[in-house]
Amino acid sequence: MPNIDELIAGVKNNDIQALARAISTVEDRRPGFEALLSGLHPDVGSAYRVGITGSPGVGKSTLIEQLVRAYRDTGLTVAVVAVDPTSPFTGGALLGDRIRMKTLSSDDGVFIRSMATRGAPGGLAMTTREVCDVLDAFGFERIIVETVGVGQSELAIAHTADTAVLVMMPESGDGVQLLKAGVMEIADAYVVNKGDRPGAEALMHEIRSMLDIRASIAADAAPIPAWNPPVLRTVAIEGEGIDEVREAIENHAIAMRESGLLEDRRRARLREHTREVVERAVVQALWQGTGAGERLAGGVEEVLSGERSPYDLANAIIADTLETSVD
Ligand SMILES: Nc1nc2c(ncn2[C@@H]2O[C@H](COP(=O)(O)OP(=O)(O)OP(=O)(O)O)[C@@H](O)[C@H]2O)c(=O)[nH]1
Ligand SMILES: [Mg+2]
Repeated sequence: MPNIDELIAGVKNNDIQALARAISTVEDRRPGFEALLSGLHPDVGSAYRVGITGSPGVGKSTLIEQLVRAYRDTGLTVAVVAVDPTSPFTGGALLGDRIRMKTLSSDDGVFIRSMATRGAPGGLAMTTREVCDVLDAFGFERIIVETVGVGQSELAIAHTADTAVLVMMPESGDGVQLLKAGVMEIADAYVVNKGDRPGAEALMHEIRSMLDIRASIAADAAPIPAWNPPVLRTVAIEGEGIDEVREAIENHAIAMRESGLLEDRRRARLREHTREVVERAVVQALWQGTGAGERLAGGVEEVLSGERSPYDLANAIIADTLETSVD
């Protein structure tokens, strides 16, 4: 895999084209992508990762564009990964995001990449994490991941960040919904965007009450004792309140580092990641060149005719394959 070595060298040498190709290699699971990630791994770990999540249309992309500017003003380099669900009703936003973000794309200190949510949702969190690793190895100081929605798979992606920010907007019924979804548990900072609309104060109040209730129920379960998740108001289209969001993220980063929680989170993430790599490899090894596929094709007839159950067949396939691979 000579081109993989070239890619690794290119990414380490700040070659932007190598970066783009490395990301595609990882995103598309092309041959050698694991060797690529392995080669980059020594350089991974200095970027701080921020997950920005929220329901469709709350203004995440607008906020992120402003946040990128705020970070650039402080001299930090920023990469953005927008995880776009290719659903029909947000499908149009991707192009809009790209055009708006384009105003930033002449800046070498900024890199913006959209990822389509093809493939299994479980795998998406992993792929996103690996794309972030490539950006980290390249040397970006902040990595912002935008995910739409507040379902379990989006939360899985948000969990790969060091700081998770939840964006909401007034008049969307978000508050109650999110409480039900248990989302209030995950965010390190809350942003009420579209603060120019009526109801912003009320929503902020609602979020604060929920946080108070949570804090009183689980006083010792608080991840960082000294950290009270801030609730901030922004008008992203006007650039209002953005620097406060940046400061909240940076303060959280400091609190995470000083409490040792950053290391804990990263350790847990590495453990989880390695486990996923093992699982991926085991599944591949099970089906490739072991005859398990043939056994499945043959055995399914017996299931169809009622001679055995799918579970019985599955157990037989697993047992046979494990035996073969141990030999
Ligand atoms: N009134 C108002 N509109 C805003 C504000 N911020 C963003 N918008 C508008 O809200 C719409 C959605 O903004 P986006 O930034 O695309 O929202 P998003 O959350 O990234 O959307 P998806 O990626 O599709 O989930 C756009 O028309 C924005 O111009 C704000 O602070 N006030
Ligand atoms: Mg968006």
